[in-house]
Amino acid sequence: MSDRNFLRDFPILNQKMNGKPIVYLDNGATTQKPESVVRAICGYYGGCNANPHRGAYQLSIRATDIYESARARVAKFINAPAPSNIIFTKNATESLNLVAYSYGLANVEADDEITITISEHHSNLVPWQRVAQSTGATLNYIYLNADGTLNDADIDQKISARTKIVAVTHVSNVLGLKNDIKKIADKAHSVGAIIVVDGAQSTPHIPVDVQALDADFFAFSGHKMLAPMGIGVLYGRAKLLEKMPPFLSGGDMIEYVTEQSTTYAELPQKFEAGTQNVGGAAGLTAAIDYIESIGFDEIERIEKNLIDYALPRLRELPFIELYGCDPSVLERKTGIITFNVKGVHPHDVSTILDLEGVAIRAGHHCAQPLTKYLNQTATCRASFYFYNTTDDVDRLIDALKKVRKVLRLEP
Ligand code: 7TS
Repeated sequence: MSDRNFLRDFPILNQKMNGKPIVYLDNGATTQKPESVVRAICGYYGGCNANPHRGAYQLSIRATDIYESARARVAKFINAPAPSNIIFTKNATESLNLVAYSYGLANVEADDEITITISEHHSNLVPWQRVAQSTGATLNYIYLNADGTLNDADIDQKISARTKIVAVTHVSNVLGLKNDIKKIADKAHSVGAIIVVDGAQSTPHIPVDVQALDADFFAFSGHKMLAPMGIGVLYGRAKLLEKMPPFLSGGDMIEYVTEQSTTYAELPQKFEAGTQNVGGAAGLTAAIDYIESIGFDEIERIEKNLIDYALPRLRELPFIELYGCDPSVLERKTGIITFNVKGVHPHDVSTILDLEGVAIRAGHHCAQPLTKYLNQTATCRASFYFYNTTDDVDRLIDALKKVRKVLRLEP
């Protein structure tokens, strides 16, 4: 058990909301930032700010160093073969769009198929719909077993000789369940398809090794792992990235420009048009430092402990319906619990919890097809990170006990 007091590093969590100490349980949407990350961003703007890659003067060289060392840090963090496999974007959404528009439009034709799962976030769904619409390809869905895991027979059937791209989330942002990416990658590669992995909900919580996963592309956002908003990552296999056309074009991504044509810069610059988010990269480096100072063993242990503490207490409440929480799937579970309060709209649940200082997310969580598949229009989601405590869970349970009473559904 860690005796480290994380809350000291997150002053934002030491305040009151509606007169009650805040309990922040919306880490799936974005995490809070430790002081070391805030200091890194301020340090960059306070002492090192210049446009990287352009100036031959000291400040610009310093900014370039910060930016490029962040790239090397990210490469090591997810075990990419080289820093040049890492493209900085603004978030996971942009990373996935880059793959869809650059790789997808160039490699998918009318008779081809793209296979995704019903549990994708819209960011790994809408771009593929658009590629399918533009090319005439078919968009296939892998559906779920009753417990929320991907159906193996469907994986086998929906990844076929016609499949060009398989796009799968590593961890669902609604059910919090890990998918077996290596198994799906093997299947995709056996038919000559590539696999695109949405790592937005895995990278903050479990160790990621893009080579062990055998991912062709892997996308994530800094802001869900302690870093600032506005910096995201796309990992890509070099031999694919090299052949792909640029996604955005303009400054910094060129080798030589004439009036009518352009040759492009080498990787990774080919995919980084315009002035980049160096402050974000500085924050991302500090975020990775912070995460590694705890270690994923400890992060996973804390989150599992919170889930093990919360679930029996939630199950004791007769008015709670849980999704993706069957005992059989708990070994795949990260720190996400999605539920409904019978007879109460999730937005009302969330508003009443807010009066108790408890912040959760309510709605379709940008996964409308999954929400519909679960026969719901919306759900409530409590998502934990390592700085949450069992006291936070107690506060959530106490607040949930009030919801139906406040609405006069029970005495
Ligand atoms: N993929 C998954 C699995 C996600 O959970 C999210 C964001 C994204 C992609 C997109 O990330 P972005 O940083 O580009 O916006 N998920 C959520 C969520 O669950 N609640 O708010 C945002």
